[in-house]
Amino acid sequence: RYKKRQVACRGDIDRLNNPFLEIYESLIPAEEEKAKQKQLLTLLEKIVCKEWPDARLCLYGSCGNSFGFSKSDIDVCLTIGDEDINKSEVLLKLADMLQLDNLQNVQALTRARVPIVKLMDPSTGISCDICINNVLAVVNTKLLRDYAEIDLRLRQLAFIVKHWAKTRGVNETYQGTLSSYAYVLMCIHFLQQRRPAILPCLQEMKTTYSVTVDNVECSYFDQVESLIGFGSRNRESIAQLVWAFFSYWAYFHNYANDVISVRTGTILSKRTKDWTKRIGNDRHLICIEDPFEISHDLGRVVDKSSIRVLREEFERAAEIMQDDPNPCVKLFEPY
Ligand code: 3AT
Ligand code: MG
Repeated sequence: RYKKRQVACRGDIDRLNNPFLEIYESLIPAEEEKAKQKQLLTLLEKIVCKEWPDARLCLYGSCGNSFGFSKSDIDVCLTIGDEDINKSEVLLKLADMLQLDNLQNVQALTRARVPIVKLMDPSTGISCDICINNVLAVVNTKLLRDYAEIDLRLRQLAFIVKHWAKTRGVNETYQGTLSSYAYVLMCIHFLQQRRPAILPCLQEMKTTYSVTVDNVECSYFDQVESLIGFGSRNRESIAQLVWAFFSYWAYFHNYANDVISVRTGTILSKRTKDWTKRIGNDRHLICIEDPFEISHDLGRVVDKSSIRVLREEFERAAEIMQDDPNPCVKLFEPY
């Protein structure tokens, strides 16, 4: 059903760099927005410390991993040392305190998959979700941010891909398509696979950072300042990379057998991961290994009908990149 096709040469591809870079620039949050996020974090820290003096607040998700668009909500993780706490009680207590401090739209969602308190800060206008002790998410946020330091093309590519996924409606895990986190991992893996490589595999290098979270050892090389320029032997431009990324997922990825793995910087087989058959709701129709929770397939939300939607969108994007004189218009056309 899906097309196998050779990607033809497109001589004018570099003419498309500027339009892509303009889109990227328009999505970057301004410094003053970053300052407002910090201001809100400081306010929340003050409130939290009254009740839990040892607690800490960390940003995670797109506002902490450098792949956040302007005007996005922020994700905050509250770490409380004690592992035996009752999360629901803490969240309800926290919600009360936030309300007393005049934060708005405060809501405790204690039964969600990741229980959170939602709020809106009227002085900055920023909305925020606070979760508790979700330390793995804080660590994978740092991994993504560290990769982004190495080569600017990662941030550019991931912004374009996330923007495409949001406008085309394929960034909705509750509808069986992929999370932003999954798309960023796809971009990192793709740049690890270019020849010459644009990104290294940090988890295969000497360990300079290591933490154990929920019995998962998370370790990798995090002195990324020393890796700036790593990909400079590869001169591919952002337009070429966007085109190659969509072509890869449209025509070349082996959906039947392959698992992409940022942890190893390679492609693994579904067989070695034992991801060959459906177990419960895990169908493994597109396989993206989490870099730390390696039994976790970020493609597991994808089902029989949403895999079709996704693959058709990848093909559509690849075709536009191949043929359209002005791809930026059609690529980001709302569905
Ligand atoms: P947006 O800009 O909000 O779309 P985001 O980077 O905030 O993108 P998500 O909202 O998808 O990404 O997720 C927030 C963070 O939660 C990102 C990552 O640190 C963590 N996370 C999300 N999904 C998973 C997952 N399936 N496994 C582990 N961590 C995850
Ligand atoms: Mg988010």
